[in-house]
Amino acid sequence: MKVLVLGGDGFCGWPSAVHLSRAGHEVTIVDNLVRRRTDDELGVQSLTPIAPIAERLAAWEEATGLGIGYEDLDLAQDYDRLLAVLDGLRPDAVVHFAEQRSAPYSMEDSGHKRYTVDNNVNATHNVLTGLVEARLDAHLVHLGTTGVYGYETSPVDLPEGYLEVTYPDRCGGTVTREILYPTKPGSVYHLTKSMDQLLLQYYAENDNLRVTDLHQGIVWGTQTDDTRLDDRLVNRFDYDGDFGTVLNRFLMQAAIGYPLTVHGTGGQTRAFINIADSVRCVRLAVESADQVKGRVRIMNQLAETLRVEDLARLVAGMLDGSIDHVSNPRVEAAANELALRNSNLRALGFQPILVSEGLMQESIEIATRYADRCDRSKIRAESFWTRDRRAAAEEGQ
Ligand code: NAD
Ligand code: USQ
Repeated sequence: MKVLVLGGDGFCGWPSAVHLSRAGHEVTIVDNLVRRRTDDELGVQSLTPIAPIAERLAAWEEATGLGIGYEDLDLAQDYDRLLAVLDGLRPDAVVHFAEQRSAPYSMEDSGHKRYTVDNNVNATHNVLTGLVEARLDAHLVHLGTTGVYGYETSPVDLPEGYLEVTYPDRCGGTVTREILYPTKPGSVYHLTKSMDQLLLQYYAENDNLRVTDLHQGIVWGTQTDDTRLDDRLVNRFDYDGDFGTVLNRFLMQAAIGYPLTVHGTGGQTRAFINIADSVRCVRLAVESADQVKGRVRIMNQLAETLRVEDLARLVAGMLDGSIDHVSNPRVEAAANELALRNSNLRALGFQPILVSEGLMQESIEIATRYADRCDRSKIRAESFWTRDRRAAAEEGQ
């Protein structure tokens, strides 16, 4: 298949692009490299030294003999060029990773909130309307988040996107409908993913676009079988207070002897998936396009749910590290229970890798190897959801 990977230079996009290439697909990456510039803005860099995109692509060709195309364009701003790429390449599938994906970055200030909404909503909408204008029947695979369901304790295993609701009609009977599960975003970033859901639903209904939305949990780990082939293919490893996600942060913190930064009580339960599983799930989604007809296919992409405090204890225990319960910068429940179904991907053959010391060891080795690239002053999370959260943190210092 011809596959266009939007955001293919990023943490999930790069290993997915090379995985799809090795699986025999003809891959072209579209990325405006904004994520690399955001590192410059924040004064931080990936813990792993990531090669420039041209070098990455050359190294991939050297290692495997497989070529990957590349287009540098801003999906949110440069609609005409996007249309030309869609029209010229006529892909069978488009995988869309290209959004601003950090919740803390999206909450920094009004400028970052506005950028996140502009970038994410425009990029998704431009891709959808571009597919229609180019008269393409390509299958769109969008990366969404389990965060759209919210993190209230719920007595049910969360369904895959849809809920059947029954309510009284005007004649004393009942009406039953399937609706998108009520969304409850926890940040402006998560809010854009909730808005994406409506955009996808509208274009699937109005224009018969074939769409899969992957509601993915927190991705942890760094390398995959493909990115291990050469040092120049190494995946990025974010550890800073904005882009570092919780388990990768804990692994890096433990490796350099920094107390693990648990927010509040650590009672927050979240969904997790290893990067190697994430890329396999994306391929399963791409290769099962024939299942997608009519409504958007939503698949929960996670291996397991885990409590932040339990993860911290597990990682600290491995390296004799300590835990620091810091004032929570976010507005979120102090504790929640969470369970989600993932039957759709399991039916396609997904066999989840669970958090294990063996796999975590690899991230610890990477963190130890590149420890000298870590700027300890960038570890603290300094994006506060509200003024009250900032004041509470300052009071506690
Ligand atoms: P990332 O920031 O590492 O990668 C995103 C890529 O998209 C970057 O290379 C960036 O340069 C590019 N991009 C952003 N806006 C663009 C635009 N307007 N035009 C062209 N390129 C643009 O993020 P990631 O961790 O790889 O996440 C990829 C997707 O997966 C995101 O949509 C994110 O919401 C979703 N997701 C990520 C995680 C996670 O834990 N990392 C979990 C669930 C869902
Ligand atoms: N947390 C800590 N300590 C830290 C960092 C985070 O306790 O040092 C806590 C947070 O308060 C939160 C949880 O860990 O309760 C998860 O935070 P995170 O930064 O790992 O994840 P999140 O902000 O939710 O975002 C990440 C990705 C995002 C993706 C989302 C999936 O950046 O792109 O959509 O995970 S989900 O969590 O399912 O919404």
